[in-house]
Amino acid sequence: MEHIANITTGLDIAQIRKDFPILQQQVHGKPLVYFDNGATTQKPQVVIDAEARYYEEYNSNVHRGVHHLSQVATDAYEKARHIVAGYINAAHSHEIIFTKGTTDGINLVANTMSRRFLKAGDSVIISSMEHHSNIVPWQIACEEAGATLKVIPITEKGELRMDVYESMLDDTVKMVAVTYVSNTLGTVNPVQDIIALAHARNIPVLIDAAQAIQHISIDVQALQPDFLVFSGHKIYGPTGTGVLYGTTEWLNKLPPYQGGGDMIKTVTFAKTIYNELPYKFEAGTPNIAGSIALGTAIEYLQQIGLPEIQQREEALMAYAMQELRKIDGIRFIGDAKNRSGVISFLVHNIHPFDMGELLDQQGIAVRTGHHCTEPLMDLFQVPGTVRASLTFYNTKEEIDKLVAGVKRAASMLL
Ligand code: 7TS
Repeated sequence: MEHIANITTGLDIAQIRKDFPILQQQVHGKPLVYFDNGATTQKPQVVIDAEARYYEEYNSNVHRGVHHLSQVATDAYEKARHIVAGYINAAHSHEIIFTKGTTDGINLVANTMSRRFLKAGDSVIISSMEHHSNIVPWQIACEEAGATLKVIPITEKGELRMDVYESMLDDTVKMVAVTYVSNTLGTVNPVQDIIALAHARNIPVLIDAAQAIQHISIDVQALQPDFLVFSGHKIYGPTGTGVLYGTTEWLNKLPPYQGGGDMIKTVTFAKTIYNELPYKFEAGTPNIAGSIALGTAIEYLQQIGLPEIQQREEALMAYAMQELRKIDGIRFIGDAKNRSGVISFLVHNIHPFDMGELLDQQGIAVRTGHHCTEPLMDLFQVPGTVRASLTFYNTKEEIDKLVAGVKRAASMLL
C-alpha cells in the first residue's frame, strides 16, 4: 500500500491533541514532537482525571468492605474489567485478569504453565522478533523444567518464516508465544495462522499484543488465542496496569501464580481453597486507580473510534515511509509488507544514540538502542536503531519535522 498518504480521516486532530496536556509543552525551546509511542503513549486528561478522582472521592480497598466507599471502588474496578472485556470481545469478564503490564502477564503464564505442564524433553516456541519480556520468562520456564526454547526465524525483511514454523510444530511443543506486532520492526505477524496451526495440534498460544492493542481491532473470540497480554500504558492508560486475557478453560487449568489476599476463598493452616476467576490470579491489593483509569482510556479510544484511528495511523505510516525513504543513506531495519506503528532506521553509519541526541535538541523524541530486542539486533548485525513510533495524535507536520530533523542531524554528523 504505497500511495501518497491522505491524512484526512474526519478526525479533528487539533481538537484531539488538546485532550493530551503533555503535547502542549516545549522541549529545548521547541514544541514537543513525540514519536516514542511504542515505549509509552501519552495520557488524555480524562484518564488523568479518572485516576485523581478515585483518590479524591472514593479511595477504598476493593472486594473487602461492606461500607459505601469500598462498594463504589469495587463497582468502578469491576466496570473497568467489563470495559476491557468488551474492547477485545472476551466471552466473560472473568477472563480478564488485571496485571502490572505485559511483562507481568507473560511471567504469570510462563511460570504457572511450566509448573503444571512443562517437563524435560518438552519445548516452547517463540520468534526471533520477541521483546525480552517474551523471551526471558520462557527461558526461565524451560530451564527449570528441562525443556527447550525454539525460535522461529525471520526473513531479511523482518517477516516470520511460516514454513519453518509449521515444521517446528512437533509433539514436544507445549506452548507457542509470539508477538502480534514487533516493537522494533513494526511487522504485523499473521497471528490467525500461527494460532490455527498450533491449535491443529492442540498446542496453546499466547499473543503478546503490547504493540497491537492500541492500533488493531482485536476480537479474541474470532482470533482464539488461549492467552493475550498487553500493557495499559501503551494504550493511553496509566503505567503499572495491564491485562492478561485467558480462556476460562486455561485459566482454570493453571495453578495460582502468587498467593495472598483476594485470591483465596478460605484459608486454614491445613489447606487453602483458591478463589474463582478472575480473583485467583489477583493476589493482594491491586492497582485500583490505575485499572479504573485504564477503563477510561479504552472508553476514550472507543469514543474516537478504533477504525478511524487505524485509518489515520495507516495514512501517517505511509506518509512517513514515503518521506523518510527520500533521505540520503537511510536504511530501514525491517521492511515487512504488513506493518504498524513503528519505523526503525539507520542513516549511513551514524550511531543511533548520536542521531537521537540531535533529534532531542530539536524537540523530537525518538527511541534509540536495542529496544529490548537484543537477539534481533544481533540478527541484523546492528548496535541498535533509531525508532520512530507513531500514533493517531501525531501529524503530517510532525513527520515533516522528523524528516528535516534527521537530515539536519545527518549533515552535522557526517
Ligand atoms: N512486548 C512488547 C512487544 C513490547 O513492545 C513491550 C514494551 C513489552 C512486551 C513489555 O511491556 P511492559 O509494559 O511490561 O514493559 N516495549 C517497549 C518499547 O518498545 N520501548 O519501551 C518499551
